Amino acid sequence: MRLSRAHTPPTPRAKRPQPTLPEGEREHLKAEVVYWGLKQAQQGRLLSEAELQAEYDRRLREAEHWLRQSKDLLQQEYDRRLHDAEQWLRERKEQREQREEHQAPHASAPGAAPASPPSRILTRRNVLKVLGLSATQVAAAVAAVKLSGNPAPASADQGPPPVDGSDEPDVTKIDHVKLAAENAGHSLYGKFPGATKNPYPNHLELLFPKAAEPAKAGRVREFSLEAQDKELEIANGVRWAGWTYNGTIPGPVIRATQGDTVRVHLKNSTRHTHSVHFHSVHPSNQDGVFEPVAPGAETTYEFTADPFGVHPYHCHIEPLDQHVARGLYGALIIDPPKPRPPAREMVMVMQGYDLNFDKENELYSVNGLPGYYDENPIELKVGELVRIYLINMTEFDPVNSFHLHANMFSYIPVGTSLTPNVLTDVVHLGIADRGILEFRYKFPGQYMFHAHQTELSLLGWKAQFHVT
Ligand SMILES: [Cu+2]
Repeated sequence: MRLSRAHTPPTPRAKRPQPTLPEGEREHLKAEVVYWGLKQAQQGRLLSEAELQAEYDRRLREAEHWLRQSKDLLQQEYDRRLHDAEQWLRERKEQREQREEHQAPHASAPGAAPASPPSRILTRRNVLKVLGLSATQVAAAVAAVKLSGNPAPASADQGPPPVDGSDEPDVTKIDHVKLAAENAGHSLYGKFPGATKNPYPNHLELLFPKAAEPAKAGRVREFSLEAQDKELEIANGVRWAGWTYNGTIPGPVIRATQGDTVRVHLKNSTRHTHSVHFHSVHPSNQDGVFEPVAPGAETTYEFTADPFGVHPYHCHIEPLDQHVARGLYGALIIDPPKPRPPAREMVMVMQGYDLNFDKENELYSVNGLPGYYDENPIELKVGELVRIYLINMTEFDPVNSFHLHANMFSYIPVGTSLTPNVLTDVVHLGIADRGILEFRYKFPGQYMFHAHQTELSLLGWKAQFHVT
């Protein structure tokens, strides 16, 4: 059931009066009509979209008519009450001054508390409350009416509405049917904006790592990382000022075989100090903690790949949570000397985005693109061995998880063994924990995988396999 955004029946648009109801109020009205439609349906009267649209148009016309009428009345009433209140304040002040004149000797006694200034009793909000308007009418009126007089500072409770779309502070009184109607029936939470339509191509390449190679004595693997500030569209219409390695979040996959010499060149092209701290075994001076790389500077890390497994790497400059949460992390895969059996291999780094810097994430995903692999399922073949190198780099949440639908996977914690220790369909990982998943799909079809913390799933960490 969808109501058109234009709210226009097929009559010429120019003949309609200019709408004055703010967009937010029109959305609210739309939800009310959907709710009304649901109620009608419950009573056995199914309404067509045209009927719902007509009802919506009728209510919109009424509301806009009311708004135009009440605008002048509201202004007059506001002016009158403001005048009355200011008169009352003046009188009170005069009375107090007269009292203070009589009590002057006592008031000036040592230790006497100074007289407190009169507290402001008039705010726009209070005036509107006095006028007996409902919360939604207040919102419409505040937006539509330019009030005269001294504007009072906005009170603290005039912040943005809660994300669940309810303005009812008592959660036991929330009308969940209405709330679902406001969210188009999909959920009781604020809508996920959808995946980005413009993924940065290098981001998509992160999913499929280069193949493993058997051990070879004396081999050196060289990699270049450049710390770059980069603005990325991470979800539909959501832009993120990322701190990145090579322009992607997570950074590129670094893959070597146990025993290889790994040489990683870091160039810092940002305005902040950064580093690379690899998990796995290496000397202290290659740990990327005590040797910060200043803006414009370069350094090279070198170590012998050991032990085989899947490991994270990340910046280790304070404040550490910010440097990680902004996007400076990636996957280091160290393969066993004799590689694991051939498989369709993927790397998935679970992570989140703290969009408003309140140390809680607003979006989640694997490989930096919330909802992307839900809208663009990953193709698999029936019976093929699938191997996922999974790492949790979600800052601020103590745990993240991976749940596979309609199947079970073998799990190798940290990837440091050749044999799995469990067959399961869900694994929960603390921050920086990781492992290897292996599975085959027996039946063709569409299969979800996602965080089993459903909140994370609603906020983007869900995806699908399409098996043929
Ligand atoms: Cu950093």
